[in-house]
Amino acid sequence: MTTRPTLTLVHGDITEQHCDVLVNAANSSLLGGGGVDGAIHRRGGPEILAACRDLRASHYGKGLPTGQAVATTAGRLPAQYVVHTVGPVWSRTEDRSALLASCYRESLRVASELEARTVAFPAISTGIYGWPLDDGARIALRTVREAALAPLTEVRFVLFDQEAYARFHEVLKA
Ligand code: AR6
Repeated sequence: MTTRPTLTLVHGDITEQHCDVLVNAANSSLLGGGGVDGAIHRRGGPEILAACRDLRASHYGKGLPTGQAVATTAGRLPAQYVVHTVGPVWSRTEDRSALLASCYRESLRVASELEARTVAFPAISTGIYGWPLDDGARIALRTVREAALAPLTEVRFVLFDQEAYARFHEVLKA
């Protein structure tokens, strides 16, 4: 029998979560930025950036494509790995939701390759990349429900502000 992991919602800061994998909403350069990416690099320390630079040199000279995911050390964060994924920038004229779903699916695939049991996600693309929260929450929860399999036992969404937490909560209830 396949056991589905528990989905949990937390209002808080992802850099404080004790989990096997913390997912970072990165950009394709993998060299850091603002938002959750900035917080992860600040709190995790220079080891994460060094690992990202190595990945750039070895595999992603042109950058990590949107919708893909790759793992590094978690440095000083209370996790074993950070999985960096690149969300799509919101567009009014083009439906990029398959790329956003791919971020969640690919991050979970990388996490299960690492034999992670617990994974924490931020609400990818809903900050600087402008994705509307309701739609971002629906895509996140639906994709994780469909994609998350053993050995994962818990997938946690860590929502930084009250509004994001409330939106995810509404979508999860529905
Ligand atoms: N913990 C959890 N969630 C957070 C945290 C945190 N510490 N800080 C922000 N958020 P964003 P994006 C929430 O902008 O939209 C970066 O510069 C935030 O409130 O971090 O995917 C990258 O380098 C929002 O709900 O990521 C890229 O250039 C969510 O995390 C670009 O931003 C995502 O917001 C990626 O933009």
